[in-house]
Amino acid sequence: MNIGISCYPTLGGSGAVAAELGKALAARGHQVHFIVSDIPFRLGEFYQNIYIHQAETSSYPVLRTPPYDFALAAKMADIAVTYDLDVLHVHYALPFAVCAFLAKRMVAPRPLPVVTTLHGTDVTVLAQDRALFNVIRLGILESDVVTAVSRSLIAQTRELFQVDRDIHCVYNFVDPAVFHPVRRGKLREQVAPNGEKVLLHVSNFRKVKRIPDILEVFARVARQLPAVLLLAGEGPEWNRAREYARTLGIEQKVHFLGRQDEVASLFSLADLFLLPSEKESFGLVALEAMASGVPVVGSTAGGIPEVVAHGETGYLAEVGDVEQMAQYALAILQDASLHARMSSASRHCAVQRFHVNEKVAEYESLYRRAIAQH
Ligand code: GMT
Repeated sequence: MNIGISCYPTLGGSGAVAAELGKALAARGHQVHFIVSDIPFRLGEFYQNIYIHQAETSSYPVLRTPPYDFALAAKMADIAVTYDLDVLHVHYALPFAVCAFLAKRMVAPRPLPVVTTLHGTDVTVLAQDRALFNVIRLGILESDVVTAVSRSLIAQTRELFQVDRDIHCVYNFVDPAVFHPVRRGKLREQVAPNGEKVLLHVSNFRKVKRIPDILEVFARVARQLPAVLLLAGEGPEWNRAREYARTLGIEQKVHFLGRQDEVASLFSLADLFLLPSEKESFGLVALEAMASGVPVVGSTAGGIPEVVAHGETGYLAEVGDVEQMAQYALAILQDASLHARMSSASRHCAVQRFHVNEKVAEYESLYRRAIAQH
């Protein structure tokens, strides 16, 4: 198939899913056309069958803001005709499903089947903004096929937008050949030279990630055993997190790694992954940790319980219950046989339930369904 993909290129789970999906589709022989404002992260190098089309716009003195969304819609229409796209898969209702809706009208009567994947933020955060509510709803209703990354997100979407259309659950996925447990080597010795336990968190440091909770949990763990905390990523809460680590007196044990594009080797360094989010429609990073054989301690928010099996691949507590999370973390870190059991259950679960090949096949069949509707 000739497949168009639009997504946010910035650091974040939806961009990662879109980029990995594009690579996997290209490897299966499809022609994949990214229609984006910038090259998505995780897509830095050349891949056969992948084309990048950047939508650009200029500022005009009379217009207060550059008309980017319209430029993107026009680019979608142009690429659809030029490369004879069979389907356009957009990641996020806003603005992409709405741009796709416009593009569809521009190329009519030529069909342009649109598949929209909801990742979370557009539904759980943006939908609260009444000014955007109807435009997001339009994007959802006008797509030929809609998918969401967890059952929890489907339920939220139905409730918030009062839509009763089909929404298919396609979970985030992982390539177990990329994210896998490795034998501990030099890197681990550098990070934990005295045999400390290594705790890890990776995110875009948005408020919903509850970075202070991570520091609180870690501070409690570090009081009981030698440990270091690796924090990878950057975002709005980064400065405050550094300050809070100082306030808690743990700054020597917390390593702020900043933006890391190649995270697979980081995961395999860790003993435990922390994800105490307030909102999380799936938690791709938790899955990547599990595939690397790393159990997760996190919150019960959103779709996290659909990924992390409480008591098997980690433990989950109510949002904000840092005391309970710290106890869970210590239980895993202080019991080598429990850790080994959870580590292998995590890997097993990631491979069995969230394998890239299985999820890409699910998307392919949904593409065919969208095409058949025209
Ligand atoms: O987590 C973020 O802040 C980034 C966000 C995004 O929109 O890129 O991630 C969302 O999509 C990911 C891929 O489907 C999910 O794994 C994340 O759970 C989801 N984030 C939230 O719901 C907060």
